[in-house]
Formats: sequence, structure tokens, C-alpha cells
Amino acid sequence: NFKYQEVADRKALFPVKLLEKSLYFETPCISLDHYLLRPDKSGIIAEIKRRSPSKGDINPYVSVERTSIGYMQAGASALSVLTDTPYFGGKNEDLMTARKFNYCPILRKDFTVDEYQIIEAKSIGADAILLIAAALQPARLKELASFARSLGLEVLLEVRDKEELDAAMNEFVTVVGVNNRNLKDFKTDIAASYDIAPYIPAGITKISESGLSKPETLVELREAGFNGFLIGETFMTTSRPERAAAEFIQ
Ligand code: IGP
Repeated sequence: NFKYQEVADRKALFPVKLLEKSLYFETPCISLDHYLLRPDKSGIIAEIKRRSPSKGDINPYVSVERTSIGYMQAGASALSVLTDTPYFGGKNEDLMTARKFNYCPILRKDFTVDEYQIIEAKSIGADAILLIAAALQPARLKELASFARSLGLEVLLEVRDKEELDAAMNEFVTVVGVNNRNLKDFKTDIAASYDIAPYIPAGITKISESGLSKPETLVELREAGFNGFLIGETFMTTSRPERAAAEFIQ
């Protein structure tokens, strides 16, 4: 996996002992799960994504401060921040900036493959991490989920189909996200969400991720049982993502 070397490099530069000095180890996480279920919010997890493997540059010089504040003022339930540099052009400072200016759950949306990244997520002020079923063996995924929960972080389990869901689901997962984007050809199809919805266990918060560009789609997904909606490009491809979010949500 491409992530391992990069993680090893950072671990050598910033050892765990150093990360553990972060003040965020003394503050509790804000529950993504609870915020998604709040009736006064839209259920939207608004994403800050500078670049992507499929699209290339999306909004490389975006102001994280202005965008994150604007997203939350627009009625988002939570923020999602890509801190991965090689693929998404993000950095840890992006999440730290979002953290400084907002009281809301923040999802660190990197491909998590190692405990070090989970400690790192907590140290920069994240509230939840992403575990992708397609990228991890079920036993390993469970180990990482358990470790995240031991630090107070919530776990978003990302799946593409029922097989992945059945294999990867475990008691440490509180939120399941269905990725509408096929990671092989990057095409999005909302059908992925409708197909899996009936199989996500009751009591688990359900999110539909990727390719959401119309408010009407969210209404339909809600009827199918979804509580959350992860939206990146629809906002980020505009010059003022927070304004696009405000128009979308009103
Ligand atoms: C957002 P979109 O199509 O609204 O920009 O998608 C989000 O779902 C997408 O960025 C994403 C992602 C991921 C990014 C889904 N799963 C895993 C990084 C890693």
C-alpha cells in the first residue's frame, strides 16, 4: 500500500511521544454520529479537498479558514478534511486550521492503514477517522477501529457493496458510509447507496458519499434511510465553496 512509506517517514520525523504532547489528547472528541442526527442541521458533511486522483487540481489555494467557517454557518453538520498530500494536496495544518475556527465534528478523511495515523489524527484535533473496507483485511480493520475508539475517535467505515459491509462491520463502527464512487474508474452512481441501505444494521448512522450534486437527491436518500451526506466537489469546484454550500442547503 502506497501509504506505508509516507507514514513511516512522518513517524521518524514526529515520534508518537511528541504527538502525545498535543493539547487535544486532553479534550474530548465531538461526536460525528450525534451531530448527524441533530434535527437543526442538514446532515451534510462538507469536505475540504484541494485535489483528487480523478480530477487533479480542484481548488488548490482554498482558504480553509473561510471555507470551514462558511460551511458550518451554511448549516453543515460536520467537516471532512483531506490531509493527505500526494493524492489530495492537503496537509495536517488544514485540519488544524479548521479545528481552531470551528466547534463541530471534523472527519480526517485520509486512507488510514496504521495506528500512527490515528494518534496523528487525535493530535491535530480530529474527531473521527475513515477506515475503507476495500483497503484493509477485516481483522486489521477491527484492530484499527478498536484503537481509534480507545482514543475517543469515532470510526466511519466506508464500503462499496454488501459483501464489503458484511465482512468489515464490527462493534467499534458507529457510522457506515457508502461510497458512490467506484475507485476503479472513479465514476459515481447513487445506486450504490440504495443497494446497500437495507443491509446496514439498525442503530448505525448511514452516510451516502460522493457524486451528490442536487438537494433533491438528498431528500430521496433520506427516505431510503440515510442520515448523512458527504459532499466535496459540488462545493469545492466553485471559487467560493462556502457560498455554494449555503445555496445548496437553504
Ligand atoms: C466526496 P465528492 O464527489 O462529493 O467530491 O466526494 C467524498 O465522498 C470523496 O472525497 C471520498 C474520499 C474517500 C476521499 C470518498 N471516499 C476516501 C478520500 C478518501
